Amino acid sequence: MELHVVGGFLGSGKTTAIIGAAKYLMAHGKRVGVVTNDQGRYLVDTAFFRSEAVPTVEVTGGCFCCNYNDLDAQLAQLERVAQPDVIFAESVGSCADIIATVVKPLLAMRRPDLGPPASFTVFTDVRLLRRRLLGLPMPFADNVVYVFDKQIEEAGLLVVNKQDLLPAGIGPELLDLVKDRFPGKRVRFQDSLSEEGVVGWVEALVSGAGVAPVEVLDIDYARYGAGEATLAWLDERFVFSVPEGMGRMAVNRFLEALLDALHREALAIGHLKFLIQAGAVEQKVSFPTLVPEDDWRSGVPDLPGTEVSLIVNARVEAEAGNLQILVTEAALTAAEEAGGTIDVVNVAAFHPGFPNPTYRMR
Ligand SMILES: Nc1nc2c(ncn2[C@@H]2O[C@H](COP(=O)(O)OP(=O)(O)OP(=O)(O)O)[C@@H](O)[C@H]2O)c(=O)[nH]1
Ligand SMILES: [Mg+2]
Repeated sequence: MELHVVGGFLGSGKTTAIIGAAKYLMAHGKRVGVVTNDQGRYLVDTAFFRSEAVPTVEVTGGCFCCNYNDLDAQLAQLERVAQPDVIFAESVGSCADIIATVVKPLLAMRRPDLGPPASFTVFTDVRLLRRRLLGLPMPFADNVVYVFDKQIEEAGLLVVNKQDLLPAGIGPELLDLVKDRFPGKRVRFQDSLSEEGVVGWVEALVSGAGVAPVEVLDIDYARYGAGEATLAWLDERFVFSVPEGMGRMAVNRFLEALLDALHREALAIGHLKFLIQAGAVEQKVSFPTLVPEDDWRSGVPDLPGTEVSLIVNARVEAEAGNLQILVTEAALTAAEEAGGTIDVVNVAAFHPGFPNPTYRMR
């Protein structure tokens, strides 16, 4: 059984690439399983993988490293239910030190079921990486940028993702910058929305290009912990009850009001993810750090019926209580404007605790 651990900053494209890779491998007769992971209880990514018919288990309530025994139990469960040939494990987008706390313990304690070779890919958004390498201001607090840097440093294979969003002609210059900054690192530029990009990644993994490094990251846990905590987590599930035909309008107004509020208060977005469901329609809508202008509207489909349920996962540089207020206010505004109501099923907002790995192996 092959294990591919996938890390990298919030919204860098991990889930997108894993879905593409899983579909490709499944179409070629492989059994694939996924383990998702995040700070809260109700994960958009898990729902999304399952809606794409990829067997998925999850580690909730904290990162893999601090919940290693749960990760181990979930892997065993995945083996029982799906007997996967290939497993992708996607770590929390603010998590680092994964070689020492996840990959090494897994290889040491779960042989002979798992690899080697096990791979460790780190994804990064090409636009954020470019800013960082050029020394331009980053949209996050220093300790968050520290985590961003440390994730990249740790990569077995660095995927510089969303290359389709890079202005034409800049790629070669950026590749030189990456090579200068990270000598010897295996790097690939990728568009994970294209089949070519994803297949290239799978081929790189099969060829061993992503093999997990043996060297453990040198990381200052005080700064890492501060970076993690700076990004508040919120997960919320609620249902809009609206007059027939008003579902899409309610969702659009909710997203618009929330984006406006975050912008007004100058709160940096790590990643905002929404799973929208009405009748048989299910759609993920996503706002990473560098939010597209207005084209997100086309991602919200027509929503049949009078009930629309949403799962919201938000990671924002904000005070957690304030983030919860902003999300709730946006939902109330949208419900009112659509002539409906909302029913909040679950909400949790908090600052992740200090990372305290179950194991740390050198
Ligand atoms: N243009 C472009 N967009 C991409 C690419 N890969 C991912 N995206 C978009 O980036 C957003 C975030 O993608 P995800 O795959 O959810 O990112 P993630 O790293 O799993 O995010 P977290 O799990 O929250 O850390 C989505 O809107 C994707 O459609 C790419 O190669 N090009
Ligand atoms: Mg994801």
